[in-house]
Amino acid sequence: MDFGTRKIIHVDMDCFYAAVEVRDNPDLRGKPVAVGGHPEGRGVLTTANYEARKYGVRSAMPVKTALNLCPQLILVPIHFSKYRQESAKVKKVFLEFTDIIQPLSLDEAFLDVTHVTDFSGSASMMAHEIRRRIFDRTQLTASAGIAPNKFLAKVASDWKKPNGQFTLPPSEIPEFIKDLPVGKIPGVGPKTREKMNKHMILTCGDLQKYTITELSGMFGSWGTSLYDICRGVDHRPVSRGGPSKSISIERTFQKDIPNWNGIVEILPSLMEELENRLSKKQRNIQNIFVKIKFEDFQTTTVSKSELKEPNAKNYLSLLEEGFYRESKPVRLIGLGVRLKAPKTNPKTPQLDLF
Ligand code: TTP
Ligand code: MG
Repeated sequence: MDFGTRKIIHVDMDCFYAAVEVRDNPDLRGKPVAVGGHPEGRGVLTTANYEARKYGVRSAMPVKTALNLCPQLILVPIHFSKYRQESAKVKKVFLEFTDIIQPLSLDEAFLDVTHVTDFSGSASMMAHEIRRRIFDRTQLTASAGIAPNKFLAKVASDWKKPNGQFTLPPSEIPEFIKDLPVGKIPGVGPKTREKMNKHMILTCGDLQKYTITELSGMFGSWGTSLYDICRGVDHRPVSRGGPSKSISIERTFQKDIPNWNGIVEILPSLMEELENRLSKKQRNIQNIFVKIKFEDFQTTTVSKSELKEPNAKNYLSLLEEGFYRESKPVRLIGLGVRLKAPKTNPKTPQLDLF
């Protein structure tokens, strides 16, 4: 199997938001801490530190559930601007090694260090030094995965968390990938995993028993990528463009909104929140979208390619479509805009010297 000769590092900060909060308030050290949500009300956690995770507290968990699992959990409000500042410091460290960086969120990124000659070209030593510099400048720990491609580097960065790193050399990939649960494959969420498990496909090794034709039969056009990825092959480049971005706000209500009129009433205050997030000259909007979560946690999203202007009329029309899909009390509403992918610089034209 040809795993290529690239050297990719995936760096992921450890319980990022929570780590920043604990760093800035030493009283919290050693105690279970989560970021986000209101102690009396609703809302979900963005993340929890490792002390809280021991109780089963997780990212995206409703506050109530978390407090049931861990009544002494300390809830800290979100401070985005602080996380953004720390993220910028981390990015600066990356830039000391390479400019082929693909951030996935504030706290994780892929780096392609194939052509970096520092540390005799050892990506493991580079990762070690990157983590050391991050700690030096932020007092925050990061974990890293080092592998010939993005899929494996991301899996590897999880292997020795927190504050660790794991290198997967090509020779060890076949053995490593065999027992890797299919849930680790990007794009395999709970539903797909369930579908795979029904076919007794639990690991990448199980997936390897199928031909491309069989995988395409089961999973459509995705089958071909699956065939590669379950063997640890992933040719996706580290792309400097970053992910296509969206800007959105969402609110979980103290009390479910019972009907359509309630949504019409609440819209202006949601619009105000969104407008605060959007810069005045946001011209590169591809389209707008809404998200509705009903009382039973069923979630629906609506967008239309022709609706680009983030105004109340457009949001109302999307919300109306979403609401009447279920006509049930609403727990959460999100409003957002999807931005166009930034244009990549066209290659500098070759000068014709003669
Ligand atoms: P993650 O890297 O998924 O989690 P983490 O850094 O908190 O913990 P780990 O040590 O396992 O990497 O996410 C990074 C940050 O993104 C996290 O600190 C908070 C935020 N986040 C949310 O706001 N909502 C979410 O559902 C998740 C998963 C993360
Ligand atoms: Mg993280």
